[in-house]
Amino acid sequence: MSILSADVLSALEKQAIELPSWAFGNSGTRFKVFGTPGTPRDPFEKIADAARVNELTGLAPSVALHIPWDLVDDFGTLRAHAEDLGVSLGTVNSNTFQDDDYKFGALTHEDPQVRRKAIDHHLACIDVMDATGSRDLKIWLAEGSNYPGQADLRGRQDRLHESLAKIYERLSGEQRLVLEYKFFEPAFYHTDVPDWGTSYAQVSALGDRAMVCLDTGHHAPGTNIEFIVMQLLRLGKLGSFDFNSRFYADDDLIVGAADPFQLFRIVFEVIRGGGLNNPDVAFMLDQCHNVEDKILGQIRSVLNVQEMTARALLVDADALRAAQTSGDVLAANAVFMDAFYTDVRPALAEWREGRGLPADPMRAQLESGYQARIASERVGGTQAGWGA
Ligand code: LRH
Ligand code: MN
Ligand code: MN
Repeated sequence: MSILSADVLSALEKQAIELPSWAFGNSGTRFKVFGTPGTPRDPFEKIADAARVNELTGLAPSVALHIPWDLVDDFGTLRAHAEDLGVSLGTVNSNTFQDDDYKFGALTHEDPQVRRKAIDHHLACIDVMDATGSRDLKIWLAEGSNYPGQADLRGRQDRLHESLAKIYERLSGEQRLVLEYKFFEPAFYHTDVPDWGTSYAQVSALGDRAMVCLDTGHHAPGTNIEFIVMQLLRLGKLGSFDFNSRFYADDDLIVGAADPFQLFRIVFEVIRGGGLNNPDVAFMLDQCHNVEDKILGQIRSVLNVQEMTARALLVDADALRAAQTSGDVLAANAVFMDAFYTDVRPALAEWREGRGLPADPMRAQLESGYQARIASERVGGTQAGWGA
């Protein structure tokens, strides 16, 4: 008898985690970017690697794009390529952080011409979404200032609203806008969308199809992220996650690596708030693999999310409520910890096998020769980096 009940397994079966195309490109630090044989040279190869993760795990049916990093002549062809490989194209991420014109802001800039350019970039991203069939436009803004007095904080919020409203207006059908927050970097004094409250205020002023994106790496140390998850779900405004791990700041490490217990607590609140397998809440990764194998890094990541989801689904909700209502602090905590400490890996391996997936996707990838094959095939051209 598996420790995972039929209900738990059916919830796990529906789980879908979106992979970031940029996780498959070379990345590093400002000191050095390490190249790896076999690294994709274009968006088509990035998608092939993402599809490989899905093939081995059954967990990653879509891939997020970043524009212009994943710019191609014909997005219809890219879409067909993805669909041939059994995945779809997901969230389109805009990019207003690598252009000289945006030195002092993009959507918040004092100069209407610069704002227009940044708005037009977002409209072009929506054109891409129309061609790829993507639902979500994800906006993260590298906007802020470094010195007190440098910028008119209030004016920038007002301009941000005006610019976002113009972008929001262009969405059609089921399309949504998700606004990601980050407390600092690249600006070090103030950031225009630093926290969930600002993102919430801005998206609420737009309408129902504007939501908040929570990147787990974008909080100050000690922040109770699961509380934010609870609150946004309660408000009906949690649109998506960018999952990753942080030790210091925005480290973009493998989700669940730094603090698996935090991931468990986050997923517990997702379940509690009705956000699991709810199409309104997209589970995405936003990571870079600087020194480890990229495909294996992504496999490890989706498995970490699956394992913590399985553990969070094991929390005995009735026993927890009984302990909470009777004020039995330690019993409530014990119910929580019992689930967290349950090793679900053997049960998940067995379940995977029963569904025609490898029991151990990491080993299956290592033994498959896939990495050697792409290393010998992908010669010539320029390897994709964090970026293009
Ligand atoms: C910013 C961020 C944002 C970007 C991505 C590459 O730190 O989290 O989501 O699009 O990294
Ligand atoms: Mn992010
Ligand atoms: Mn980030």
